[in-house]
Amino acid sequence: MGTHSTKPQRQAHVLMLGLDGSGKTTMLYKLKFNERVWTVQTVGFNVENLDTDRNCLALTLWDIGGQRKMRPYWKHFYPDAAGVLFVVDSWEQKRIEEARKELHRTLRNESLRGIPLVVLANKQDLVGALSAGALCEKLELRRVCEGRAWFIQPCSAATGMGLTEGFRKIVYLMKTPLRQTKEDIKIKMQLNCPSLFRIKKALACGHTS
Ligand SMILES: Nc1nc2c(ncn2[C@@H]2O[C@H](COP(=O)(O)OP(=O)(O)OP(=O)(O)O)[C@@H](O)[C@H]2O)c(=O)[nH]1
Ligand SMILES: [Mg+2]
Repeated sequence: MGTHSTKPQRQAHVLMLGLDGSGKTTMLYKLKFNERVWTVQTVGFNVENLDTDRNCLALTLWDIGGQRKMRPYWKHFYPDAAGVLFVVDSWEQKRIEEARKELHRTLRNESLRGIPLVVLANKQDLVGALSAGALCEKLELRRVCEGRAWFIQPCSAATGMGLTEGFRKIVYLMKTPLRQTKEDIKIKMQLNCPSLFRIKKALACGHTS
């Protein structure tokens, strides 16, 4: 019979949000398996655990569908979140205003007050993609992120460029939050179970309020 470590693991839930087609699912599986998967639109969510084992931190990544009809469900995931990865398609410039509005709406939610944010400026492999700097301006990140730790990371879920850096950054920001939000995040990183039951129930009932 083998022995198992009894060392408690802290658990942190990180949400992957962003418009449909921005690349969340491609990114999730590139991070998890280092493979490019061919995706279909996510109806509901995908969830995967990733190791950050050096620090006994178990990370659960929630990739939530970004279609318009899915967005009202995002808020059911907010109460457990210790960090947010917001994925933007940097190439599809005509949808950046829509991404800006959704990002701002998300950050206004009280359950995410002070929660660290990494914006992933995805699809940098495509010619004509906006740079992270230009995207930062268009999304008005400096203004909307006042009072929270944040970062913008250029990346490509297709090639893997910048993904590890973005992932490390959110872990770092969750561990070293701004002082006023430290307690909020510590509570969310305890040994809490995800409220999976509550989320599933909401999705099943089509309940969004
Ligand atoms: N060139 C390029 N294509 C990408 C990249 N990331 C994702 N894609 C493509 O973009 C399309 C949408 O990717 P998904 O990962 O399904 O997007 P999603 O954000 O999960 O979309 P929803 O599930 O609808 O919310 C797919 O055809 C991907 O192959 C990238 O970095 N570069
Ligand atoms: Mg998806």
